[in-house]
Amino acid sequence: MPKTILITGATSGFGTATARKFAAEGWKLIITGRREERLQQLQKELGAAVQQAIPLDVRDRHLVFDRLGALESIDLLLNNAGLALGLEPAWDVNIDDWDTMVDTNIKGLMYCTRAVLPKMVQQNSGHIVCVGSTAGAWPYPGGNTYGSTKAFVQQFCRNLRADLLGKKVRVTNIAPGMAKSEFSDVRFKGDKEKAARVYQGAEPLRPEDIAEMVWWVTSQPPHLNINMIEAMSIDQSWGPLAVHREG
Ligand code: NDP
Ligand code: 8X3
Repeated sequence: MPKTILITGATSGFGTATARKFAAEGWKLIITGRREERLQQLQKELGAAVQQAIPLDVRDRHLVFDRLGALESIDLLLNNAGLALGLEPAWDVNIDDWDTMVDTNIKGLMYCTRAVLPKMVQQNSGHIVCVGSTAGAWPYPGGNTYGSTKAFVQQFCRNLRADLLGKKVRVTNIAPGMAKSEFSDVRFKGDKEKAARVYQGAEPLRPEDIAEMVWWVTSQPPHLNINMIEAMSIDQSWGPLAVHREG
């Protein structure tokens, strides 16, 4: 029997690439996201592989539990929906942007996990793969709340594993660095020039790279849990610790 992956944020970037990869590998897909027309496009492209396309805002707790809580036999939940908004210093940010990132990257991910986990525990199998970020471990100016939401993802995955000890349910955090998707268009609110500058002269990760990682962690034998993967473009590395000097 084909396995089923439920993808949040399947309408773009990593989510779409993962949907394509898993469809090609013979899995059934449940695709979700807010943009209905994108869901329909993907459903058209992938045909019968798409079992359901569910328009869903992960911030809507009631809807998440109503729609995702009712699903049977999910083998893999990809908690991918998320975003960064802005790159301003903490004293200058739009507080609504902080709320949106917390509501999506933290609370949305919690709701989706909580909605599908009981059935995984009941069937004593399944895998939750969360998309964290290098920003969850490595701070940078303007990363403030975005980075902190991804630190939550890392720690939530570890704590889920602690709860799940003795159950055959796996949990993995995939933490990519700079990757080219709609991420920067969203972060800079449609300012294409700013978005393009993020990747200028460098070769960022591609959504397909992340899809391959999701496939790899999932394809390991059932006794093996990959706790986390951190992956960067060869063109990205860490900066030195910063020192402020007078004069
Ligand atoms: P994209 O902007 O291309 O895709 C983001 C996806 O998240 C879209 O499908 C969007 O769908 C969905 N999404 C956003 N908000 C919501 C919401 N409230 N409810 C449901 N779905 C939502 O970016 P990426 O593919 O790059 O990002 C995917 C994940 O990877 C994010 O969690 C991001 O933080 C993380 N990440 C990205 C990196 C990068 O450099 N690109 C690096 C490391 C991590 P829709 O708008 O239709 O709802
Ligand atoms: C996305 C990568 O470096 O823009 O999570 O925060 S970064």
